[in-house]
Amino acid sequence: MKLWHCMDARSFRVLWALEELHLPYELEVLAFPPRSHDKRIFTVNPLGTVPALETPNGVMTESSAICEWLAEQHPEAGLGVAVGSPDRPAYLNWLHHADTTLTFPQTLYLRYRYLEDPERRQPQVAEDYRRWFLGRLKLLASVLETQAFVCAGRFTVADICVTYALSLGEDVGLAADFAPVLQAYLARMTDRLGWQRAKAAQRDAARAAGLATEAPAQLARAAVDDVS
Ligand SMILES: N[C@@H](CCC(=O)N[C@@H](CS)C(=O)NCC(=O)O)C(=O)O
Repeated sequence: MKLWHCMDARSFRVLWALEELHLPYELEVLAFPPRSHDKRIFTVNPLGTVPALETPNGVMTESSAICEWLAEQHPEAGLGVAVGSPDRPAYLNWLHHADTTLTFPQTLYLRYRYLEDPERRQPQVAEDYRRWFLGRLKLLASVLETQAFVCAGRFTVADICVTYALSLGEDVGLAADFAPVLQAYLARMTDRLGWQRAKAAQRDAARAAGLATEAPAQLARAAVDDVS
């Protein structure tokens, strides 16, 4: 399999899952956003977005779906939740919640506060989606008050997908507003060897490709906050 990836983008979910599963893969790290900076992405994904995972059965472009599929292909690793299990509703809910509810509002915050050219920035939009994201963390915080993982009483790819959303929150500068239970969960999850191997893999691949090793969100934030 070949993963098309940008530093700390949502494709990191896939990279982390591949590392947790100890699967062989080829990693192609691209400058962000690839749509503008590396047109090779269009050879695999007409949207120009990452992740794009080339599998023996076609290309997948949704990070949570890819994680679900990888876990399903390797049930012996125990990173998924089987159809019919009583934990399945929570598992699917967290896989989807991670991207649609917890990640998407952050992309609006990032875009309209940091990534757009100054004349196209929208402070009100950024502020509204900052509050939206922080408000939407209530469900996760309430569950983690009594559980170490989001579902099934064990680590699954749902934790990978949710943790990525929190980690993006850290990159965009919102982690100081996380409840202590969220900060503790993020620290536990990022302490995993699989997370660390994935971080090392993307760093090595970025260096080999002559690209920056910092997250684009962190670079954009530093550039804007330094001049304001
Ligand atoms: N829902 C998709 C979103 C994919 C996506 O939008 N990826 C971003 C990186 S996090 C991207 O490639 N953005 C570049 C662009 O929009 O040009 C997923 O979860 O994988």
